[in-house]
Amino acid sequence: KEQRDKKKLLCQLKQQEPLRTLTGLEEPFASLGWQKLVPHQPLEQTIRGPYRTCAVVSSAGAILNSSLGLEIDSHDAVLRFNAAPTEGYENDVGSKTTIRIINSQIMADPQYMFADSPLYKNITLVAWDPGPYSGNLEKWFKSPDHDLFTAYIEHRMRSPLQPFYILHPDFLWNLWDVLQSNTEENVHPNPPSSGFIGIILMMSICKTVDIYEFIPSKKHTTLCHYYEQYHDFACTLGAYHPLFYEKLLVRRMTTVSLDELMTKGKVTLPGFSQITC
Ligand code: NCC
Repeated sequence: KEQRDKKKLLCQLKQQEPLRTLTGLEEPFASLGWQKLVPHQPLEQTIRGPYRTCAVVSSAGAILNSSLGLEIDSHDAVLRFNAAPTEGYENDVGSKTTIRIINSQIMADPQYMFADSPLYKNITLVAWDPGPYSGNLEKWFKSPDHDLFTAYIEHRMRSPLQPFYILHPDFLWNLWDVLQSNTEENVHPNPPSSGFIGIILMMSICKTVDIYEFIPSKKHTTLCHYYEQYHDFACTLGAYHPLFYEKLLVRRMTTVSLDELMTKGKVTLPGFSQITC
């Protein structure tokens, strides 16, 4: 029964959630000339993939002192989030970054120095901002949660060769729909976390996806991030994001070795290309 549930979930995700980024053909972006602004090639083609093995590295404090760095770096592609650094933490989180998912706060809030920080250079960038559930892009363009559009335009002009995409809000809300349709309780109507978005993104471009410290290991801690001294239990279980439900869903879909889950917070998901429905 467990196997059937797993297959059903994986198939639902594979069939309902094709990875979707802005193409610049949608209004109001088309009239603003965005077709020339966004990268010519879709994300799936830009990367040299499909990658065989991929790692998703959550930013959780529990990954500190894990010594997972070498294991993480041995993957063909590594996904990291927001402002999570590798420098100074190589032994625990590795040093390779292939893709970074950033929320719109990173682009809008000057404290992250988005334009200048080396964190955001020489990698593929994928940004998101929720947008309204209705899918009204005009409304979204006028009032995003945080203004990612200005920084995106500037960045594309300055570094036109860097692959840099904005996720289509429909992609995020469809993911939310999958969460809700597989959860008995009412999931609060906020977008999924960067972590969940990243896992689905990697399933779209990798054969297998190893995920670290998204499902907490026995080292789980109130330390929010491995890179800063800030304690909040909500970072692991969620407040704004439906993180708790995301984790339950991911746990239901994964194959785990209990030992690896307990010690490394590691679970593995197949890429969509490996699932026959
Ligand atoms: O914290 P954040 O996420 O950057 O973490 C990236 C992803 O790692 C997983 N995570 C993180 C910490 C933890 N203890 N357990 C975890 O499982 C989650 O899947 C998380 O998504 C985000 O999702 O974009 C988020 O971003 C931060 C913040 O904006 C950025 O770090 C930039 O500073 C949000 N925090 C606040 O807004 C205060 C957070 O809610 C979600």
